[in-house]
Amino acid sequence: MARALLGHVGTIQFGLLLMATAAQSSHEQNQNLMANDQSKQGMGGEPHQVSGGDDPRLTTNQGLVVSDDQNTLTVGPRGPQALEDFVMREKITHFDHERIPERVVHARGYGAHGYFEPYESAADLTKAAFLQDPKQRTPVFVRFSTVAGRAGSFDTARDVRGFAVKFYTSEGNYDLVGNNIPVFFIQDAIKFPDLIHSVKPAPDRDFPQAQSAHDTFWDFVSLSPESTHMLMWIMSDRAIPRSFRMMDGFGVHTFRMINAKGEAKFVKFHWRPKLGALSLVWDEAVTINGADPDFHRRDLWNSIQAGDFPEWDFCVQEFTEEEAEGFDFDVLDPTKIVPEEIVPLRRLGRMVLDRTVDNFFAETEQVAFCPSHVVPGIDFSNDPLLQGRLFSYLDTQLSRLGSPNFHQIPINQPKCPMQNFQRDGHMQMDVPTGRVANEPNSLDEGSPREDPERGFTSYPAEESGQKLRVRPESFADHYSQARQFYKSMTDPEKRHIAGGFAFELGKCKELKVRKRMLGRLQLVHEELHDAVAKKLGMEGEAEKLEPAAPVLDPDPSPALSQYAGFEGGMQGKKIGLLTTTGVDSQLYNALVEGAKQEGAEVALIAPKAGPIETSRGKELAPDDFLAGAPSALFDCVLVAPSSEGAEALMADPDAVNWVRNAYAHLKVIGVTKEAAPLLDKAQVDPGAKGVLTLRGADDIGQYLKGVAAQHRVWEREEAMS
Ligand code: HDE
Repeated sequence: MARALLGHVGTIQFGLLLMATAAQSSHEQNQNLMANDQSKQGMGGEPHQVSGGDDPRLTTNQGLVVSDDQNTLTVGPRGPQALEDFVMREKITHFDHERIPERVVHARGYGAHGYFEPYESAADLTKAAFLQDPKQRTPVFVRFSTVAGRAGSFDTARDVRGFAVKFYTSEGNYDLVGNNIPVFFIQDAIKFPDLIHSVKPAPDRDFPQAQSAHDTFWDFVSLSPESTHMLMWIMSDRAIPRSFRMMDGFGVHTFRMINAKGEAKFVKFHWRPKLGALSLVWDEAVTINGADPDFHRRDLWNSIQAGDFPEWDFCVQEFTEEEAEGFDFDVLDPTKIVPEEIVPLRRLGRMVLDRTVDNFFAETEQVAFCPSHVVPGIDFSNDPLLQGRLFSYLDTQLSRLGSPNFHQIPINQPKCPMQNFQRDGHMQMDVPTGRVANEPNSLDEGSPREDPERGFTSYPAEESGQKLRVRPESFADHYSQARQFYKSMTDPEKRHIAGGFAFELGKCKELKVRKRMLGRLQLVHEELHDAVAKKLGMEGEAEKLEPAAPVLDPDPSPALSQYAGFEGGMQGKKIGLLTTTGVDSQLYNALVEGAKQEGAEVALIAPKAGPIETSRGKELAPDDFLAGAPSALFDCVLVAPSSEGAEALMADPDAVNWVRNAYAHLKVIGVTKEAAPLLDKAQVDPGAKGVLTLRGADDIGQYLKGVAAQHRVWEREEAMS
């Protein structure tokens, strides 16, 4: 009895204490909410109040104040639990249903808010309101994603990246749901489930995860020659971007733009990042997947939080239907690009991402993109892949978000008037008034009406023909543009493509699939085939394949290379500084200042997690510690310890690997004279390209220049291969 009583008293006191804590935390929550509300211009509608205004008390979902959120209702302190405990049941039931089905593809993604503004009016091309006035900013929400992996997979998988933009325009939401690669694997939507099943983990064993390096994928694509062009891109550096901020984006399909006179042109959409389209090297990507699976989302979050806002130019290639007929490929075929040498880019405006989300689930997970969300002035083409997508996205939201009312979720709400007679359904949030829910009607004069003038009208393209299930003959050339892509690459890019194919096909254990794929590569380019066959030890084993259409030999298109036109620069780069207590404060300050001026960032890495001191006794808090932050996480590195610190680093295998890997990953390496012996220990030639010994703070400028000159030290790779 005494024990039970004690326990009871204890519970009451504990309960009171916790009530105070709960009160405190929900008060803070209120304050956050109020602060957030002020910055809410970007969100659709009013955010749902998760608080009672000035009343800080914790309640159930019905508004009942909770007295104890720590203990379940029991019969006696050590007795059975009472089924009547509705507080506990409500809480657990809600928790049990917290997850919704993840996206069937593009499950892992990360989003941010921002705005779009045109550089000038594009009225000659389109009547879309958001492209008319350079003074008019349109709010946007962007979600970047990988395709194959689950929501909990890692960021730097070799994969296409989704690049989906929702423009909240004054004429309704416009979704440009693109990728960071301008072509696709298949030409017809009916093949999409097979493509995705082939790349996802095998249904019996449920692995491999977030990988295309396995039998089912390569079996499918080697049997689908239309995939060949896309394979070139996906085996290239494009599939391992350095950052979301450093990725191109493409609408992929040919769309139409229509001006106020009703004149239409075909367009291809492009996003061009201000920082350039840059990538990781493969081994870096592999290391980062383990060291920081959130590498890309962390980078986006940190840069926006730091006020270093990612930015892209929005461009189109515009051409008439007659011009398109003169191209030696079909613009309705999504496995083809329109080379920029034939149709140059026109810059329409810029997009800036300047606000992270307040809640990942409410915004990034619940955002619903649909290519069918268009505005007057933008329309579709007959690309069969696009036409299939126009069905799929609305449909998938119904199972993913569970209701046709997904447009009422704040992130999906348009920011212009929205009214119609659609009613009811799961999770109806609106309370439509009045007795009329039909149209036409004469009972409610104020109810919404059609507007033939301002409303969306489809472009009146002439269509006729027989109903058929055939692939157009003009879609039959699967190799010419793949060859053009390969020919347009710099030598390092060519090496990476061959390396990508060899890695993936090496993981593909079915010999007949490898041979078939080698046959396809032979049709793309002998040199590529030879390099891959050599790496696989399968020279002379390619299956002999006949192309369905003659393979052309187009001139290289330099615009396709990421590095041919790269002008260098430090912006957005991350410098890993490995240092110890006693770091030369002058050198440290020069580095931080110099990097800042160039728009770069320094990450301070110390042997241990605790603070270090500079030579002038200033305390510095490391961003990370050596064993937790491999050099793969940085674009370039600098090792600048004190003399004693250098001795400790020499004896630390993590430090030796740090430098050795930085070298292998083609980074510019700087060492102070104290750290120079570490090079020797890491078997790095101090005279090698991109390796610099600094005499002191005065050499920081030279080091930064070396880093800015090129993204990675490609010559070193050539020497190593
Ligand atoms: Fe998608 N795709 N897709 N896709 N796609 C989805 O929609 C689909 C294709 C793309 O961040 C799904 O809401 C079909 C091409 C992005 O929320 C689904 C076909 C391109 C995203 C779907 C394609 C894309 C998706 C899954 C062949 C580049 C993520 C969840 C006809 C132009 C959007 C969802 C986000 C997502 C279907 C091919 C881009 C199932 C049937 C080509 C960026 O509806």
